[in-house]
Amino acid sequence: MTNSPSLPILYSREVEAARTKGAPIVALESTIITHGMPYPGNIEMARSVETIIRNGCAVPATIAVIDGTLHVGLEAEQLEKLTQAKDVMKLSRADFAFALATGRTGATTVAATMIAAALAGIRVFATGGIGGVHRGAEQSFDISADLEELAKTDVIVVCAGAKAILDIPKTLEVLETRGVPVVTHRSTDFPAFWSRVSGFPSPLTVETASEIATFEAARQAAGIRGGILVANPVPEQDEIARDEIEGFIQVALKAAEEQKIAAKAVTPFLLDHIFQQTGGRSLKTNIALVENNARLAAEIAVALADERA
Ligand code: PSU
Repeated sequence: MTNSPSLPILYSREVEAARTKGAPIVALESTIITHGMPYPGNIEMARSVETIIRNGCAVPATIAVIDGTLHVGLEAEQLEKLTQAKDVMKLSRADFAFALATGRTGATTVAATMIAAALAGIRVFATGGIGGVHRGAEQSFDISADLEELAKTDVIVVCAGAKAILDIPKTLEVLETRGVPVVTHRSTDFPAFWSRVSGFPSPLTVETASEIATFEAARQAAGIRGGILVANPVPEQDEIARDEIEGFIQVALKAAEEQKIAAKAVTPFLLDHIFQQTGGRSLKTNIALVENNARLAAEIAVALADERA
């Protein structure tokens, strides 16, 4: 066990070795495993994403709280156990430390994974799609804590855009207000998770991972804190077109309203509903986009290490 300033962190053997050598590390979240995908698609994704990061010359660090201990990097059997675990909390900034204090097991969302990655000195994190401003937020006030975390915590988050279930222009507005750079990889359009385009322009565009590393170095030199949101469109062969997915989203949103689904349960409910409606096709796209993000995140982690060398 190694100590961060005050919190004990349990690193996997592989992550511990990478830390000793100063090798590039990519953080991965666990809510996507426990709340975002059904078994066995979740284990398939969790394993393949780790392999992709290793093939990209970086080390994967899947993050979770297990029985009140923060784990940064999971051994294969811990990962396997988590994919089928029941009664796992979905942890964000508000309750991350509650799970630590009470000995609970919890999966980390984008917000909580950023907090843990920063504690462990990991600068890049790959996920599927960030949380954002929910449709109808003017009534529900449902805005993901992921956005606030991006404003505060110094981690580069690689995603496939904001989930199309959200209000994308309002999500982009909040990111702009909170000073979060949104950089899309090789596209001028901000992607919408299952689809390559949202129809809304990306504030910034880059072509390569090393441009992102150089941008990060300039931000540090300027003393600007907080995260960078890197949006990486899903590969063309895996995407579900915007018009097609929108029909499924509308049906899922109606079901959520009728069943009075609220707060943390909304995103998992909508993802599962769309999975059922598409006969599993949305899950295939979701896995493909996370894999694609893992590839880019490894490249960024390597480029950041090169910048430092
Ligand atoms: N990406 C996926 N599937 C997911 C998530 C991301 O492909 O389930 C999770 C992340 O953990 C993200 C969360 O933080 O969805 C957003 O939840 P909410 O809208 O409740 O903030």
